[in-house]
Amino acid sequence: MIHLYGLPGSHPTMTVQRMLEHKGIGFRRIDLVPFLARAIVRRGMRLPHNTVPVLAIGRRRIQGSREIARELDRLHSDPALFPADPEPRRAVEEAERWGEEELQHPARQISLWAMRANREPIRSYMERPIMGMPRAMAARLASPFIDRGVRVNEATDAAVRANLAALDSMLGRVEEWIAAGVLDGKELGAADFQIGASVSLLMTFQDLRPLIEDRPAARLARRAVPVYAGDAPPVFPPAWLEPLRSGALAAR
Ligand SMILES: N[C@@H](CCC(=O)N[C@@H](CS)C(=O)NCC(=O)O)C(=O)O
Repeated sequence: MIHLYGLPGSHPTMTVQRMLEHKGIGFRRIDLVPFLARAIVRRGMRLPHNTVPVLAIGRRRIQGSREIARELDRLHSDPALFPADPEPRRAVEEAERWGEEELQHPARQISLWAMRANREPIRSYMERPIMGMPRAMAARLASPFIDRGVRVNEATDAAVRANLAALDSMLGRVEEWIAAGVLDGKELGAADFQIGASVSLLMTFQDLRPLIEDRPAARLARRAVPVYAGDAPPVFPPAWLEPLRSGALAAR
């Protein structure tokens, strides 16, 4: 049996979940308690980083959404997550790298900031019990974990405002890849799931959703991740959304 260890609401965990589903590989997802997850992954599983997703295949543990994508292609080559030809493969790998290194963290900071500003919707992001703890109880205990997540990930006002200001051009970059056929092609691949999970997470926020949902990047996200649990009422200062709003208007 394959186990996917993640955290509630975690977009790289969703990337791996969707890649497993896409390949039709049976698995069980286990969501850990944030913070405790670090010790479990680092000390318990003796992995080099303190992050999820982690895939456990028998006694083997693979950590990191990009490493796992490659392992899944080794395990189950069809449908492939990467093109076979070197040139298109390089393009998909570059989009995937960008998705992991440059889009994933801003999406994390934006989400954690929003969770701290309004803790009410946290339960909607919890799809399953968390290490055996019922969701309602986990949601009641979530506050210190959110505070810690904000601190550790430096989800400051300045960082989140800058991320929101950059979002229009980041989505524009995704859309250039879509137009070039690197993303959103006939078969979805590793870069689609990597980027789609971040865009889908962003669309769980009611003040971001209407500014994103008509864009080609949103179509890709809905295709890669048709259901992303979570729904959070408006929380961002309107001025922070202006650059994204102007981008959405310009695109009409
Ligand atoms: N970029 C890596 C790392 C992912 C990452 O940072 N995951 C977060 C959750 S979204 C995490 O495990 N954080 C540890 C914590 O919050 O304690 C990947 O794609 O696998």
